[in-house]
Amino acid sequence: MTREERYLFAKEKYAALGVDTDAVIEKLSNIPVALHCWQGDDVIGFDNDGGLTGGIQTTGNYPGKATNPTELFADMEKVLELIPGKAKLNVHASYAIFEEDGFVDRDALEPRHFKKWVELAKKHNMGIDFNPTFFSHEKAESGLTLSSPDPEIRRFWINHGKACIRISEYFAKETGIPCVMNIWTGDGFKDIPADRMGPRMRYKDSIEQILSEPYDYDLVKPCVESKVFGIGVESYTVGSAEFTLSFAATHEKCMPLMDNGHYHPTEVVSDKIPALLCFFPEIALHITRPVRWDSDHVVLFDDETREMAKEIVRNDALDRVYMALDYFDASINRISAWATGFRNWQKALLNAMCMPNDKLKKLQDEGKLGRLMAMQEAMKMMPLGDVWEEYLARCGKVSDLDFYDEIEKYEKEVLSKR
Ligand code: RNT
Ligand code: ZN
Repeated sequence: MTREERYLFAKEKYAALGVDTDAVIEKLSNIPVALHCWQGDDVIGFDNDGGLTGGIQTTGNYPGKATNPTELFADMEKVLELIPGKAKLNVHASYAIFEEDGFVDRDALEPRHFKKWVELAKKHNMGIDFNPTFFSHEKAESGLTLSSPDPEIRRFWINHGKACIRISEYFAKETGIPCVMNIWTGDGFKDIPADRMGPRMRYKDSIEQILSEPYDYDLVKPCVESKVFGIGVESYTVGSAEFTLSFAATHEKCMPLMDNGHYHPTEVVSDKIPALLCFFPEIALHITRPVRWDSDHVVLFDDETREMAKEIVRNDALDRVYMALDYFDASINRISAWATGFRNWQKALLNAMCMPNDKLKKLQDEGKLGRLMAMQEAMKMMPLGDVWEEYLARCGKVSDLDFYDEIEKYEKEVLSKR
């Protein structure tokens, strides 16, 4: 059977359940997912020569890492060639590009330092999401930034946050697509603190000051990301789940962001998504794969990834959830890490969109739980792979089996020469 014939066969099987796969393919190709620039250089950035701090870590030393804007852009463009669907750029402030006029510190960043990112986005018709960088900097050495007891340090980071709001607005205006601006800090303590509330009150005040910078919420969508712990910050995290969720709930024009690596091991973000959707008009997600801890492994097409996508799709929330990838693996080819994770999140969305969600909900409401289980299990054996192949073909993208050949070619021709 040819690919086309296999698709027609699959399409009929799904149609019998009331799923229109042609419509699904068309819709999926237009759903934006943010592609994180930091997978390409192990979260180093262009504005510092120190190492990565803030309680996050990359492991591995695979050759060919991008070390400047030209290389990072080339690698991201290679990834864009390999992924189906609609990407959005996700840029950290530490990826500012300083040209002839030289370096400025993070509190003085301006839109012009991100002009090249805008050019890249426009070239590929993409929007840009943005992140102030509250780590890998001398003023983050104490482990506290926005929650620091030192007013000078706090002032510096507040000004950084405000500068990032202005840059986010510039991105939105230039690309015509709203910019999600995520505030995450690794602030916290390795060992038992004597004061848990003081840092949180200062953190609250600092974020309020950042958000006092005027912005149009149709253009700039600030969010706050929580975390349970980081490396070297095991005992106490200022921006805990309760803190950030309460902050977002009590502040207009601010969303909560959940990273599925940032909770206790048996908690699942798939269950938290519908809980937040009951209260927040919009939420944001960082999609990653934690293995035993917030290890930021490449996203796979695994159970929890599928479950998160299902919750977004079956609650009709594709336009209420801002989705961004957030992982960093330096132990394998970085282009493949990027592209594999992006393709897997696309697969998870496709899987969710090919489910007879209304029928399944009805079985639940009618109390037919045995039949529901049987049906959910039956869905796992449906020919999703043939719909995926068709989706890739319609997007003009290489199939899963041939995908790594492209990576190897790029590695041979480009990465190995670095
Ligand atoms: C860290 C957070 C945060 C970072 C990026 C680089 O644990 O997940 O989102 O990964 O800002
Ligand atoms: Zn994250």
